[in-house]
Amino acid sequence: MIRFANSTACRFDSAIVRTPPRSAVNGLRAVDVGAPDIEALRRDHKLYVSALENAGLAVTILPALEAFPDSLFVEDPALVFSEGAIVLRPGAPSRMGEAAMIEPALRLHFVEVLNLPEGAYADGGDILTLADVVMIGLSARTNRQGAEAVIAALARFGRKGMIVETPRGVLHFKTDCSPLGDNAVLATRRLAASGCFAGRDVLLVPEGEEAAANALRLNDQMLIGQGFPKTAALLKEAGFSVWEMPLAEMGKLDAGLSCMSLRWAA
Ligand code: CIR
Repeated sequence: MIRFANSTACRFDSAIVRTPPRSAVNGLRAVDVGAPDIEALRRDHKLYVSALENAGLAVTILPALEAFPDSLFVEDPALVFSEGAIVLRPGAPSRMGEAAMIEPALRLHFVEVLNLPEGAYADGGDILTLADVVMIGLSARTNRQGAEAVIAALARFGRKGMIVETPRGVLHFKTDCSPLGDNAVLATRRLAASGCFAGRDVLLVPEGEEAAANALRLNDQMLIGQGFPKTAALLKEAGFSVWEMPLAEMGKLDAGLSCMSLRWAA
């Protein structure tokens, strides 16, 4: 029995990913624990694509962009919904050009593609979509102007946006949470303590497994990183079929499961 059944927020049939470039060895990282092994990174990325396909998504694979080491993290330069897409503007200087590179692919899939005004910075990793609201976390990558511009764009799609805070020292809002259902999230204790999920169902990631909070619910499957046995048990108890994905190489670039795809119900 799935406690979090009937989710529209986690129902997907389409996705966009991008092949990791060889230059990913130069990707951004807050703490340098060494460069990822590119062959292992590509192998793990292929496994990730298979997981999306096995969950029922048709996956468009964009070619590698050597000029942009972090371009495999397609979640950051765009935000997608059934209603249309928003081209974002990642706040890291080396990533800003990724927005223009993903726009043509968005135009192939969506009739309505919106852009942000100059000066507005927003990373998709800071944006959490639930059924009734889209939360935008202010961070080192997302400024208030960016969050407000995203809210204005969301209104064009009939969606409501809300500005929240990303905990200090955390890269992205979604580093610490993921949607589990229409009104339910998986979250770290430190993020839940901020009160941003008041009135919602919150499943807390067990202590010591905070990095498991960036998970991915795809229809009734749950993808989590390998090496988080307590989180896996918690999710299984909640009724999910749990797939544990290798994330060690992506982790060296501060990335998790949501970062590597754009997902929507066409
Ligand atoms: C970066 O710092 O931008 C990349 N190395 C990692 C981006 C991860 N993206 C995400 O969490 N949405």
